[in-house]
Amino acid sequence: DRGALQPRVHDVAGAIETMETRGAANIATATADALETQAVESDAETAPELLAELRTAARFLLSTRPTAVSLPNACRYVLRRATGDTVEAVRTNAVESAAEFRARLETAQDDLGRVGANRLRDGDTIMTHCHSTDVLACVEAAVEDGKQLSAIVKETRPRQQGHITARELRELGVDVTLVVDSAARRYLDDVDHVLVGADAIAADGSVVNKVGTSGLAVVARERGTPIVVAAGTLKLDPATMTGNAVEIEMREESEVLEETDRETIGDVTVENPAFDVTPPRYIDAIVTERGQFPPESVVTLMRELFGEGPTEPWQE
Ligand code: RUB
Repeated sequence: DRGALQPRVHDVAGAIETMETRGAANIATATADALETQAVESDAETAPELLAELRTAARFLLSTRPTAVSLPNACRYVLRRATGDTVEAVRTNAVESAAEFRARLETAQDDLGRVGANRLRDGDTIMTHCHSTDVLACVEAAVEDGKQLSAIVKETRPRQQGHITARELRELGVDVTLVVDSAARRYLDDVDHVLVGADAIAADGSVVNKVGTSGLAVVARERGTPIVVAAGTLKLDPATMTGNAVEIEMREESEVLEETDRETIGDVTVENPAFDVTPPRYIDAIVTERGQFPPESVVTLMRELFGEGPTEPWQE
């Protein structure tokens, strides 16, 4: 029953669905905000009623986009702590846990940024795909250390998140060259590090990120260019520890083909996967706020962080 959900929960869910709010970290922050608003503005008269509303809000937010694990991880964080015997107690715990979640995310980005920055040397060129705030945190920390960087920025069809990356890197004083996705291999000879983010990291060290990441990783490996994934522990997917696969979002054909092109081309199938999976053997390092890990060893970190057991707090 979504009747008791606050308008802000609908707004946040809508913004995630339309990708006005996008990127794993931003999606997580918006989710924590929405759950907090539900707790603060609810008319629930009993604690069980408010807890049920929070679970409904979480399930609704989870139905927006399936891939970024930061969304369920934000729900896990807030809902596991938003407990209590009275409405007031649940409300206070929800507000505090949402604030704590946001603060931890911000600290994590600062910390992983410094780890990532250590890999970058003055004068280096990076190649980026899509737009990742974790990647930007690494570049920002390197720039703060006085390093001069250049970037080859992949446009990232079909949504062109590369444009956001290009602008933000420029704002940091990085020398930016924008290229179409298919030009990536041609420019890899000039690149010192491929630096990408993650929407989810599986227990075997596979990295799920914007579609095109895996192809980029394969050609970078062939060239001997290191592939570094900047991803806070918020991107680790606890469900993969028990054999669950990460769902890859399939998006609308309208992102790929204009209506008029569709009419000219005729009866063909258009597939538009938003993400792909890069196997661990193509990744040199995963940079987190807990330090840098070879992909094969993230499972150790996951066991330490997700000891809470398999039940999901949004289930009734
Ligand atoms: C965004 C994307 C980003 C990750 C990491 O995809 O693939 O690389 O989400 O971002 P979309 P961040 O644009 O489809 O949401 O480091 O900011 O969490």
